[in-house]
Amino acid sequence: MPTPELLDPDKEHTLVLIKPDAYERGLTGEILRRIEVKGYRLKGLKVKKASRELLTAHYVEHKDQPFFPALLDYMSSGPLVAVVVEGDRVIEGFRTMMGQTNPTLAAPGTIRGDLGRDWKTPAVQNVVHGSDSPTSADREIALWFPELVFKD
Ligand code: IDP
Repeated sequence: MPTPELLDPDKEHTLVLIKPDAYERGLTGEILRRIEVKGYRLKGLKVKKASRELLTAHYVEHKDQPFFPALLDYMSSGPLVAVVVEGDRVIEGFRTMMGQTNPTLAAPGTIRGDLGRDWKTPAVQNVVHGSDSPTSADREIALWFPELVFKD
């Protein structure tokens, strides 16, 4: 049995999703490159077609939003890439790199601003997800990478 690879609890981690639109467009390498040249480290990485069950748990805070069914359709429309990223203040840092939710309004230089388009679909298709707080990061990493997380 291989020893499970565990995350260092003294370091900060965030969950990044390279969403199905970005995977389909071949943007995975560009997004991972930006993360690495910033100085963050990749600690877990998988290509996965997410189930609606997993996505419902991931986006539970939005479950009463009118766009929730469309968000699940979008996020389950094809494979995505889930990544655990490690670094000092990486949660806040990746949110800055990502840019704001609507790619039309996201600043140039950000991932969404440079790579995102306004698809005018019921769910905003915006290339990437990044955890928005330490609590969300812990919860999301446990959902997507249970094999990397210590359980007491
Ligand atoms: P964030 O991804 O920028 O943190 P959230 O508000 O957490 O934004 O929303 C989660 C995801 O739901 C967004 O990334 C986007 O794909 C989608 N979304 C957010 N707001 C809307 C909306 O008003 N209409 C359609 N889709 C939305």
